[in-house]
Amino acid sequence: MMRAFVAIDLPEAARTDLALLQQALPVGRAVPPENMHVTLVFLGEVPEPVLEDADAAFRRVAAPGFSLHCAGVGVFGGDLPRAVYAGISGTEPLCHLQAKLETAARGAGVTVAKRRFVPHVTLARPGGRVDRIALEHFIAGHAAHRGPEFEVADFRLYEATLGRKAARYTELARYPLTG
Ligand code: 2AM
Repeated sequence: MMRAFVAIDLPEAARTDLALLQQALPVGRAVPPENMHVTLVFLGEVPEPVLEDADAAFRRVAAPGFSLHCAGVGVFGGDLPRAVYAGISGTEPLCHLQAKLETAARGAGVTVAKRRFVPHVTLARPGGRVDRIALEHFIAGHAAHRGPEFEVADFRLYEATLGRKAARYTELARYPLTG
């Protein structure tokens, strides 16, 4: 079994910008900048033959490249915030690609959770108590945040290895957007 996901990698300029944003975070457990990405489909724990079929299906996905930038910040989890994230702008081609990949993953036998896709980059995964007022100030204070624009030329398959502190992500495959 392998814990895998499909994501868009961020260029250095976008990571640096988000690392600056992280300095103002009023919560702990910040994501290390090298781990930042835009998750497209979380495959979960999958047997290797299924992962191979998913890989073959991802190779058949044809979609054009596009550009994106981070915009604003938000939180998942309501009263018990589980993730503070940077939002993404210019999402139409991104959502189009995401839908294709989700269909491809399901076709390969992966059980994908039926959740609405909210494009984002996770900045921190606070555990335990959170100062809600400070968090609301952070979100309101960075609503106008805009990261550098970047070109998305491929999407990638990663294996996630859960560590005691940060997870480790290993690139397994890269799929160029040439469609
Ligand atoms: P997130 O950054 O938005 O939390 C690898 O675990 C990646 O898959 C994470 O970046 C995480 O996205 C995403 N993911 C989506 N659903 C997940 C789940 N149920 N458990 C763990 N990670 C999940």
